[in-house]
Amino acid sequence: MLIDDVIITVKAGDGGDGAVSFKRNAQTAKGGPDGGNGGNGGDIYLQASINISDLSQFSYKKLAKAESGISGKKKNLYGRNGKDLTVYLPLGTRITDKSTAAEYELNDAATKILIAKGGSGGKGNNEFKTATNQTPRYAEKGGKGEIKKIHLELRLIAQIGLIGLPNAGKSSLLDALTNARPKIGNYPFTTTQPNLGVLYNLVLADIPGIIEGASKGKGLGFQFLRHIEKTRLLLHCIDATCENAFVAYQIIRKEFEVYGHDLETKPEVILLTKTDLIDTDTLTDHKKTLAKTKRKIIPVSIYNPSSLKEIETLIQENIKKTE
Ligand SMILES: Nc1nc2c(ncn2[C@@H]2O[C@H](COP(=O)(O)OP(=O)(O)OP(=O)(O)O)[C@@H](O)[C@H]2O)c(=O)[nH]1
Ligand SMILES: [Mg+2]
Repeated sequence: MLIDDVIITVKAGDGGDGAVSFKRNAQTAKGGPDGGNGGNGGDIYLQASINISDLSQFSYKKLAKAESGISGKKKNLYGRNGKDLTVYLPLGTRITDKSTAAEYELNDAATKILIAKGGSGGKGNNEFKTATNQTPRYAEKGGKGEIKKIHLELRLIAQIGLIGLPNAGKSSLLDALTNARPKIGNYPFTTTQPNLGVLYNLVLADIPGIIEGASKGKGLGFQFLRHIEKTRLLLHCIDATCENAFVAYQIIRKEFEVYGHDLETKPEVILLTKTDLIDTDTLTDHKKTLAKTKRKIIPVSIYNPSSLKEIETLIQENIKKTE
């Protein structure tokens, strides 16, 4: 199962405490302060890596912790700083800091986000020596490292998205057009996790079917829509054996409106699927009612190779245009 949505806790390292100590040796019975400073706690960074494709590293381990700084020692010895920790995530991960609601996106492998700052090391008593107090008996405690709850959402990097109502034939098209072999079934919600396939070096995403009210949690909900946020072309599949193709179209578009994230403004082409099951009059009727959408309409069937070729050509042309 694709792990694509987790909440984890990040805990930066605490600062080491400063030391309270006084110089003592054979020559010095009552020397000055020599308590060293504590080291800083390690910071936590988030960075994308192309070698990581999902969030399964967090299925069991939901805490990422950086090292704490070591406390200062006598003889003015500084404590070592805690090591920083970099948590590697898939490209395209969306991060929400639950405490501040700040959002970040990892869209390239170079960006490094400081998500939790380590505590500062405490000063040793040597640092508190003044003209009037030559023997300070106190040192500073190390600062606490930041603790944060963060929400990680994976968004697949696909250029093309197959969308539509359940059972519209999305997975069948992914199967026919690409090397992917998704599960196909004559019942709604066969697909429960997104599938990816590759065509001419372009990644196609087939997501679970969306139904009316998905935005309110109906069916499988609409959280899968985030996987098509980064696509450049949407292939809206409408089952040609349905009663009213325009109603089917609008159900999906309404859910898009609620979802936001600019899905409504993405280039979209309608694929009228399973056309081997209808007669030409029905096809003409569908085309008429769908004219209102002002979208390009391609009648397709997985049993009609020339219709599949037409999709391939469309994809190539469309992606070239947006490059
Ligand atoms: N005759 C015919 N049947 C098709 C065609 N495309 C898909 N089907 C059938 O339609 C049913 C649903 O196909 P899927 O590809 O699983 O549909 P889906 O849109 O992925 O469905 P969900 O994953 O449930 O949202 C299956 O029984 C397919 O065999 C087609 O072009 N012609
Ligand atoms: Mg499917």
